[in-house]
Amino acid sequence: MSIYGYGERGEPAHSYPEQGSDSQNGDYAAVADKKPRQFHADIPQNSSQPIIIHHHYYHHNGDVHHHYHGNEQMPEFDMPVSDRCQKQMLQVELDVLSQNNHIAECNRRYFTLHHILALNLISSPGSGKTTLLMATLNRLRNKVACAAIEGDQQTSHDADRIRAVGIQAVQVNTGKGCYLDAEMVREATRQLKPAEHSLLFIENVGNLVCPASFDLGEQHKIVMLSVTEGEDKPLKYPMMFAEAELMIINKVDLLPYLNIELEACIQAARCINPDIDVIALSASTGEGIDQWLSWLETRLSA
Ligand SMILES: Nc1nc2c(ncn2[C@@H]2O[C@H](COP(=O)(O)OP(=O)(O)OP(=O)(O)O)[C@@H](O)[C@H]2O)c(=O)[nH]1
Ligand SMILES: [Mg+2]
Repeated sequence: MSIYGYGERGEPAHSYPEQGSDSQNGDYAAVADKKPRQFHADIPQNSSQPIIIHHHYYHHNGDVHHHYHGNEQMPEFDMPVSDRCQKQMLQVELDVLSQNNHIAECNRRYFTLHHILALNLISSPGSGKTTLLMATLNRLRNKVACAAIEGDQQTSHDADRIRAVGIQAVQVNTGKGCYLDAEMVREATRQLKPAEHSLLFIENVGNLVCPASFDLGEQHKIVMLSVTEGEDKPLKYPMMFAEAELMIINKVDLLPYLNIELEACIQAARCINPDIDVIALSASTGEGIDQWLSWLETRLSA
């Protein structure tokens, strides 16, 4: 079987299925690696032209690569400069998203083929993602194989916390980037080699906005909100709530000290996404965690 990205480390545990081929028999070619690297240009020196800064679709040693783009090639010369810039920026974003979606689809096929339940956990910084994962892993680790991918701009704190529970974890540092992308997850998965029939938690970078645009190939997106953030967050940052299958409201142990109305928060989320499941819990005290565990068990046995 041909397997992308594994060369120097010898035979990997798994291979990815080729898109469009028989997923049981097909080999996975280096789909994204064979794509041309796009949009390279030199950083404009002493230039008054606008520049575009964005994340590139590959990374170096777990770090997102940033790049500057000049406006040196503009086919639509009759357009105003600002319109041309906007058009080019839009094209860059569309290309980035399309390449991400392609890799995400490969990740999804891989997870499906190996019966790995991959969950993408997203919230603002500090809502309690890692605390909930630790509480969850402590309860599940003797029942199902688990692994975690931890996304943060800097530090390996969260991966260290997960490893302290006795679970394999890979830390992805995104540098200035505010989200994980499918390529990062692909590389982290390659390193982790999650077991067949396992649970893979992907803790995204703490951010309620950017990660919403990036499919990682997960089976389910889960958005977390803590009660200290206010009930209007689903209305203010709707994209993530529209995408998620489950909203976890964390830190309910703090409710006696706050003015937040839980019901208003749930209504706000259901206004954006009428089908969203809601679980209110406290990762610290364990209140409500059984409901979360049974949500997981239902998905694991699906
Ligand atoms: N009271 C209370 N505190 C909590 C709860 N869950 C997490 N915390 C606290 O909230 C803080 C942030 O928790 P983390 O688990 O690091 O949050 P996170 O979402 O992983 O943070 P980032 O990875 O930085 O985005 C810590 O001080 C936790 O102890 C909870 O249910 N109740
Ligand atoms: Mg965390």
